[in-house]
Amino acid sequence: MTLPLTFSPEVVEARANGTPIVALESTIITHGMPYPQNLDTARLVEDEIREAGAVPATIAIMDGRIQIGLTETELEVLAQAQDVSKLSRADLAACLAMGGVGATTVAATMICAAMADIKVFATGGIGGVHKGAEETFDISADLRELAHTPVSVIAAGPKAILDLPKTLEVLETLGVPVFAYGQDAFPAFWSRDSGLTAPLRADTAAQIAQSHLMRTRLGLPGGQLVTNPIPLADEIPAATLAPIIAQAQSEADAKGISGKQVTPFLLQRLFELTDGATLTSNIALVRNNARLAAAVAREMIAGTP
Ligand code: PSU
Ligand code: MN
Repeated sequence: MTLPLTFSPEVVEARANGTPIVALESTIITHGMPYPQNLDTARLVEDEIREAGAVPATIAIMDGRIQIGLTETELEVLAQAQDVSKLSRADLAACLAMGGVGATTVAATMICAAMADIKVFATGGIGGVHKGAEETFDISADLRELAHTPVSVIAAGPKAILDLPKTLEVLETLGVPVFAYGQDAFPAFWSRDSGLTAPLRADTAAQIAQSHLMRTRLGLPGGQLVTNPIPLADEIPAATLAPIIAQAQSEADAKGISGKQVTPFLLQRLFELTDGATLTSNIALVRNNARLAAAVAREMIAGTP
């Protein structure tokens, strides 16, 4: 049985030459940022990876196939497409079977990356336990995927719209290693410090790669979450954002926003309420994560026996 994978020419070449490859998701393009900043960001992030000596593989579903790496034209189509499904573990196969364009979340991107033998994936922020989850049960499928699928995810932390202490508790229960890169504090996406301490700390890309490879050697399933603090110049302090997040969340509650719409709604409202400041920070942090992911992907190849 062959997998429904289509590799871009750039990724075909990287696989043939043993060049490190970094997976990128597509939900951030279709549901995380407005056009045209989404397209600009996707290109900038891919270029960061190339400049750091690796090859980017942006993953999306098109024409009933999992595309591993998008051409410039495909990236443009995706960035402007309407009615793209936001895919997670639950709906990936149905989208492939029924056709249509699908964007992969962290969870679905991890699944597709693992099928393509890609071990490192850069994004902005993972999903997690939403505020009020004790009522709504809204816990992102990203968390369970980290427990399941052997991909190291480089993110700037769970998005600060989430309940971070509960997110850390669930990750611990699921047995997911959570590192902060270069600091003890657990970062909070737009802010470098959530006020919580990360369970683990890594100071080099080599340590992250070695830990990943050791888990494989031990036969432990699942990946790793590496939280990389946003660069100081681009951060929005947590205290500045807290009341704005509270406002956006109460609007979402009042409007009855639920399910997959919650995260895109909150991100869009924060963008509006901060006059674009959260988007500027979001772009900076994804680029920063792409650079670290490329370094980890290089170390992963260097450290593979
Ligand atoms: N990172 C960003 N912006 C985003 C996302 C990540 O900077 O929009 C996406 C990812 O695809 C992640 C999803 O998996 O948000 C989380 O959605 P949910 O909370 O519905 O699981
Ligand atoms: Mn959810």
